[in-house]
Amino acid sequence: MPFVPAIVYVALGTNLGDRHAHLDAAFAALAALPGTRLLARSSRYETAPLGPAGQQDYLNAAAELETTLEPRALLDACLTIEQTRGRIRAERWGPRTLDLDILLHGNTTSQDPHLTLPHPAMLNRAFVLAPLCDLAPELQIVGRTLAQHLALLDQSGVRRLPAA
Ligand code: A4P
Ligand code: MG
Repeated sequence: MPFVPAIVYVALGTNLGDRHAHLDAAFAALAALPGTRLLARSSRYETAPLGPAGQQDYLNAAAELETTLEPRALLDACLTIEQTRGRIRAERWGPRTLDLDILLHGNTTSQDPHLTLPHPAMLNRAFVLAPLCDLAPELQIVGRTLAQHLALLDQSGVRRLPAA
């Protein structure tokens, strides 16, 4: 039986190479996945890097999808899209051409380290929540809306770019 369609939010991040091209390709690849519609894309944000010193700033964004892909199948698809953009896993939190994290997959919860849902760090990171709030500011999670969670964070390193 096909999986019932779920609304999914994916975080996109890049800080190596042609960052806008990586995001363009990622949105296109997500839209082309089987059983999947790209419902909305956020603005792009220039963000100060979290992690090892000496990295370039990131571009971050978020996508809203409707998909019949189950969480594990979507994760595999995201890892494949990362690889098509030349992603090499070197150091934790190190620079990357493209990082795709599944933030929410419908109401699915999972503690599996290979796929943790909701994404465990999403509520602590303004570079994730700012783009996500373009898409779903009123979504409730852990007793607050996403917009309320974002308001609790330091957003000084996060700058929305004007639409291209
Ligand atoms: N994994 C578990 N749950 C998930 C999920 N919900 N979505 C597993 C996606 N993947 C999930 O990820 C390691 C493993 O996490 C995957 O193989 C998957 O099975 P990774 O992307 O290979 O490794 P990583 O990126 O080095 O680690 P991690 O913990 O994913 O890094 P983060 O937390 O994503 O941080 N600064 C700014 N300004 N903007 C950024 O986007 N990103 C990072 C990466 C660091 N600093 C940043 C940014
Ligand atoms: Mg990741």
